[in-house]
Amino acid sequence: MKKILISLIIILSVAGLASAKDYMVTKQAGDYAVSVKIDKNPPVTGDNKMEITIRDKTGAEVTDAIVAIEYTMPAMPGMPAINYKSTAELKNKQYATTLNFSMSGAWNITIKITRAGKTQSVKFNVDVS
Ligand SMILES: [Cu+2]
Repeated sequence: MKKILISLIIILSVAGLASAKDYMVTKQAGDYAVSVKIDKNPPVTGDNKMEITIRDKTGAEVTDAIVAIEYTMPAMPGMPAINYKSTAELKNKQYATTLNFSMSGAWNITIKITRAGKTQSVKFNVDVS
């Protein structure tokens, strides 16, 4: 009984650590629940790995979508607006990509999900350190 309790505590603390180091956000895009994970929290200047899980209204993972990411920083003194694009690739029922932020500050991220000729999107902001 004691061993089970100790294992449970270890599992819970490991799970806690895993979620603490990742940036996570879940948003609704039409009928889809879109969960986004970035491997750094806060995201950093340079490479950040992003994984996107898309579920339909039955909770099933959607694996036949085209997933495009746009990440932008509005113009600021001495810097024209930055617009980057990336396409995510399906790996283990998740769409994976790498975002390369060229400077710190606020970035706008748009994820466009195209399936059966219809596009839905989610938007969120990250504060890159
Ligand atoms: Cu800037």
